[in-house]
Amino acid sequence: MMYHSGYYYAQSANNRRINNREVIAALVKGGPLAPQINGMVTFESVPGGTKVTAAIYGLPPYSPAQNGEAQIGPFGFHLHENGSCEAGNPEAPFEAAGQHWNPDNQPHGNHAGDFPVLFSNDGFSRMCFFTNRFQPEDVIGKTVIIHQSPDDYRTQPAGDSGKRLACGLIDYMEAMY
Ligand SMILES: [Cu+2]
Repeated sequence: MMYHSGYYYAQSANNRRINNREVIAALVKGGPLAPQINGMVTFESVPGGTKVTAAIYGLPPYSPAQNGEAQIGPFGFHLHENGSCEAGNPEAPFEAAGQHWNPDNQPHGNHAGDFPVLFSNDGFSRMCFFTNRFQPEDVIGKTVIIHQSPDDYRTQPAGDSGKRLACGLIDYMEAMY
């Protein structure tokens, strides 16, 4: 299960890790609808649960719903159940990631994989939050997905958050420094 991706881990300034330690993280890459997106989401064990930290670049500009087009941003953000970031259909990418990770069979809005939306600042989003719904090890082999539209946290089963812009597979990753 464990492997060393060899990727440079850039988000070490605000945590306690030291050189060449492993972190549990996902490198996020944009798909056919937003190839410029890239970033990282890390999962750190903290007392009582997990600290999730996202640093995402290249998010598209905000646009209100207009002319039959969906609202763009703030961006729905979830854990999805399958460990695949295969892009698949370029019009509706990342279906292979499956539905929201929902190990305790809750309605949407209370899925273990329901995250706060990402707000863009000229394309950059930085967010950190706490969850007691899982430990970092529990989400290895799941995916993080960034959606085009905001999550309303009530429409079933996915919050009406629209198309999938970016995906990242969660795994052990080597922290270079
Ligand atoms: Cu999602």
